[in-house]
Amino acid sequence: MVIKLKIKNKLIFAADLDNLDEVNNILNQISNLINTVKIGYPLVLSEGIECISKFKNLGYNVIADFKVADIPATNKKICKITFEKGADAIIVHGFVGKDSVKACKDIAKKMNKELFLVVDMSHPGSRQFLEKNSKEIAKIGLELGIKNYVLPSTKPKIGLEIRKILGDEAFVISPGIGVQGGEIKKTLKFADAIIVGRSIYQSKDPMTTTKKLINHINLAIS
Ligand code: FNU
Repeated sequence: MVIKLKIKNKLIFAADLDNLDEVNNILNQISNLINTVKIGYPLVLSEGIECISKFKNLGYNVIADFKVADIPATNKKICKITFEKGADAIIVHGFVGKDSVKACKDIAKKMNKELFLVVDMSHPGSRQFLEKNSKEIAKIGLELGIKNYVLPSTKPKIGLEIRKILGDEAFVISPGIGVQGGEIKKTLKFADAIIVGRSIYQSKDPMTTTKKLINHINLAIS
């Protein structure tokens, strides 16, 4: 597994709130349990791209879930700016095709940053288009030498199939645990770390919930 990010407890917190104070309030409660935060449009569009450096200054790894899906020239700019703003990694869509993904891969390599390729997604609508092409997308990733992937925890069978294509060297992170119905044990058979948002930030007691998630993770891998 070649990944520069060391993800504590195999757990990534998806900070999908639209208010930075609320995110910081949750992080204060779970800061000794996780070290990697995934941010996306809800937070960045509300509070600005500077969220990235704020989390970096607090010592977190930051994964920017921007699901980059444009023409190569624009993809390159999006990735470059996101990395310049301090993100350690960016999440990129594969369905746009090899040239668009390559543009992201090239700039990530140049800037010594990480890229995660979305091969399939966790929501029901993903069956309509994406799932039908997920194996082809995985192959694009392999051809480009991409090491990091996003696979859905809601589809453990497909997760295992695609992991076979990607091989043991790949590093896979997986969203969809909890609210979307994914299960930790099944997910960690094909994934190296899980992404959890609502189950933590909508919990009445985020610290206890996170501790329970970590217990489940440890049980699943033991
Ligand atoms: P939670 N996410 C997802 N499914 O859920 N990046 C995907 O296939 C995918 C994602 C993100 O359900 C989603 O945007 F590629 O509240 C959210 O940030 O635990 C997180 O993973 C899941 O959030």
